[in-house]
Amino acid sequence: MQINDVVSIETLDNIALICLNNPPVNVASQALRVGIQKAVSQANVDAEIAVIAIYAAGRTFVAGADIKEFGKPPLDPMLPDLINEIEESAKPVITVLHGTALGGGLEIALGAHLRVGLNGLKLGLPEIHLGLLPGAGGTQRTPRLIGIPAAIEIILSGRHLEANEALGLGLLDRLSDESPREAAITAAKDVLSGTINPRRTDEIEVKPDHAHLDEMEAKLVQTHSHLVSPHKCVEAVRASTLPVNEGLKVERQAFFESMNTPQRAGLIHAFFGERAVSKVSEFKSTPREVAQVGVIGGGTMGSGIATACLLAGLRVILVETTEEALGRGIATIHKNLEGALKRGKLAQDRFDATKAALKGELQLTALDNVDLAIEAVFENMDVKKDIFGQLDKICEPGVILASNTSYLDLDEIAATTSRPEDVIGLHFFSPAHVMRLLEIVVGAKTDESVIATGFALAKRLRKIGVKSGVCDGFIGNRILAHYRKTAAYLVLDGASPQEVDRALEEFGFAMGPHKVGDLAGLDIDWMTRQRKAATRPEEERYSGHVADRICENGWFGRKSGKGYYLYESANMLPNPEVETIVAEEREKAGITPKPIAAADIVDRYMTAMISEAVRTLEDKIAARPLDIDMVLLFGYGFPRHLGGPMHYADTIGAKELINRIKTYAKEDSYYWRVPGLLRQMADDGTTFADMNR
Ligand code: 3H9
Repeated sequence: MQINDVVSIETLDNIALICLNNPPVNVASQALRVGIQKAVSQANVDAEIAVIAIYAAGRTFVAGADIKEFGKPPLDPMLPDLINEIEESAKPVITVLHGTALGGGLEIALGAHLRVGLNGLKLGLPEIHLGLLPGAGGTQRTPRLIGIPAAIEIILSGRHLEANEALGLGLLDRLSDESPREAAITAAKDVLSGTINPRRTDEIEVKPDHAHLDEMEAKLVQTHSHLVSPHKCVEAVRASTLPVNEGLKVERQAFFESMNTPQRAGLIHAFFGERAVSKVSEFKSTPREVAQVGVIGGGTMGSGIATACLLAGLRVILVETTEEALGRGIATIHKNLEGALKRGKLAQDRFDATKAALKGELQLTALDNVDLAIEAVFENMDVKKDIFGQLDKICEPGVILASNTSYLDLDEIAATTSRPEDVIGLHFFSPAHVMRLLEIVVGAKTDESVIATGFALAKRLRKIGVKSGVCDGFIGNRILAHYRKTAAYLVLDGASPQEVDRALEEFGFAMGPHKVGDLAGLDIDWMTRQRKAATRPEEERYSGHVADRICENGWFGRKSGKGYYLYESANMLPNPEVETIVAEEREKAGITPKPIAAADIVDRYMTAMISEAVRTLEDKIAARPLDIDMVLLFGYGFPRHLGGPMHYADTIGAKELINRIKTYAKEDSYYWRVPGLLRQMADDGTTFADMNR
């Protein structure tokens, strides 16, 4: 019998079988909550029923509370109240979990009296990734079942546990390889026969372990001082030693406090953005088949791309020009695969076959049978044109020819072929087998099916594919090139590189721009500045004075032991000689250095980033603000809890951004210009979020 659209109940002898069917992932929406509440209470008043079993149809048990409801007025019944009702049910309630039982989904199971896990089940409390804590009893019932140390580890990591581990810990009572409905019937019969004993979780006592929680909190102060919810998790778990009703109250309060933070909004924007970014119109077009990929160039980038393709089960032919370079490329790929094996990203039984799926060749003609060729040679237009000209002749029509260029004009490259419709940019980020961003660069003539293939490839490689138009640097590097100048101007005007780094790290970036520069290699930007010297507009204030001097000394950052910082010892100390260089360059430019407050550093840096991001929207290089957000989040270390620069910009507002730009423009009216779109937004009150809809 159907209770409502998403919940049904069936009676089998003395068993009530409640089936949840809320595709795609059975979220605990209001309808699901209402359905469960009605079904459980109906089973409780039915004198025939002795035991109740809840299972789910479709690919998964409940994947959590409905995130779309967050930030809106609460809808009854609230999940914590429903779970309390389940726990208080006079008749034992069994839950059968398959697919994923996450967050509120697992919390429903924790409130039930018995938990059965099916093969392949993954379970966990990932709320921390959304800026929250388990808010439907998870912080109180998990410690009751598995103790405080294991519970806090699961809650703070938000990781997915395999069913076996959960059984070992005591989160599950048994495993089954039956179907969800069959497993529910078997468990219910076992309860009826007394083979297994259901029990209430709230009746279990928690062994206090305040010392462990103190240790966790002390660590969080070091590593996550800018985030709210991790601290709230500790606070709520600490309350699990109180009587359950009091503990649940503490959890509820902590949950609402986390819910009301901008961090929660930023993290949820990132969650949905990650899923929305691939929803582009071309996605409806059928992607082309890709089973074998040719990678041209075995340097860091090429070998990383080859590794990513191999890890996704694709066959790869790596082409280099000399035996030596080919050997180096193959050795790097083997090392990458061994690393993936160690990190558990590649199963031992797949290791040999994955290695064997790689072939090395010295001639481009070896790519006559691939489905996709990805060029990853160094950034030189003539070399790239030559390769594409050759590929055009070697590869069958319909084979996709991709360039990994990070800024060159894709249309110019495509024009050297007889089939620009088959040409696309696939801009990976280094290390390509680790970094999740893939910019899918669409040329003027790229065919829709080729774009769809780019997105399908991104999904297969477990990357976040973002569509970009053609311009110098595409979405990410174009915005980066602009805001990085701010960091240089700040140093020329009075801040030290360390002050700039510290301010931005305290704001949430994992590394400040000077540390990032040292890590990436300062020589790369040096070459770019030289390449662009002839075309640099006269009005532009030069930003490379200090960086040029550093590079002239042969200090290219981490790889040469020196850059803005010293890497000779384990401690990363500021390079004292940079201080001298900065002082000399300020003097040469006639600048009297002034102290710059951390807040001013952050405001200027972020305003520069947002301004250029807005221009990429105006120029239609990025289709939507969320595309920019995902590029910066997944490729440039933008703090996830701020949701991306466009989401963050909405928290500042167009009017305030314009005020800031106008103030800064008094010092440099060329660099600081108000984008027209921002003016329009200030006039009509639109936000970037509106443009995503
Ligand atoms: C929570 O539970 C709080 C409680 O403690 C307290 C409450 C009081 N809500 O990812 P997919 C959508 S917080 C709404 O592509 P997969 C998703 O947007 C929650 N929608 O599939 C997508 O929509 P669309 C704790 C959700 O197979 C579609 O479902 N739980 C939710 O790659 C398919 O999703 C979590 O944090 C949701 N909770 O991965 C788990 N979940 O088709 C979050 C998914 O329109 N979810 N959607 O793009 C996941 O991690 C993954 O979705 C999952 C499946 C692993 C389940």
